[in-house]
Amino acid sequence: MTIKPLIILPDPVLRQLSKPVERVDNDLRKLADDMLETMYDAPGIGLAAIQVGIPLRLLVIDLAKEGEEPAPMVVVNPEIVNSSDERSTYEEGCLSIPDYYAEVERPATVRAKFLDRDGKQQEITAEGLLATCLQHEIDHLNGVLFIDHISRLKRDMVMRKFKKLAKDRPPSRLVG
Ligand code: GNR
Ligand code: NI
Repeated sequence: MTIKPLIILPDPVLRQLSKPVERVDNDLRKLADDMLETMYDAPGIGLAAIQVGIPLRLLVIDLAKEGEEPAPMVVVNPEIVNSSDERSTYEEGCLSIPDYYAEVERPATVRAKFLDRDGKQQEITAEGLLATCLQHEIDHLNGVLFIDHISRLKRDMVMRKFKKLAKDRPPSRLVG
């Protein structure tokens, strides 16, 4: 398994639309395992493939707390088939926007279809933190970041800060 470098704001790669996975094969499972290792190392509770520079509709989630058994989820080609009218607010962060946190309101419950790591169709109803995390990750597949859900004023402040940081520290994929 390999820890991969994370893509950081304002890298335009994060705005790419990710493409559906065509087949769930050993290469895809290897990528999912590398993403899990990268996520555990960070540490984070979710990771989308585009955050390691791969524009595929693949994400991983593990909500197990420290000291609990790991509970990795591999989610391929997810589709939200229903969202509740009820909303909930969580303080969100993103491994691609280090050390910035803000409250985001989203549907409290979502029903989602996806393929698992065996390519088997699954359908789940997610609520609480899982619902928030799943929506945050699916946003990544569409080039959307959690800062797109906060006020323009806050978003502009974050963008300015990360653009300034990037001047001092160009994207790792451009450093040869
Ligand atoms: O590690 C993460 N924590 C988190 C907290 C609240 C809502 C969403 C998340 S996802 C984030 C990891 C990440 O950036 N996934 O794309
Ligand atoms: Ni994120």
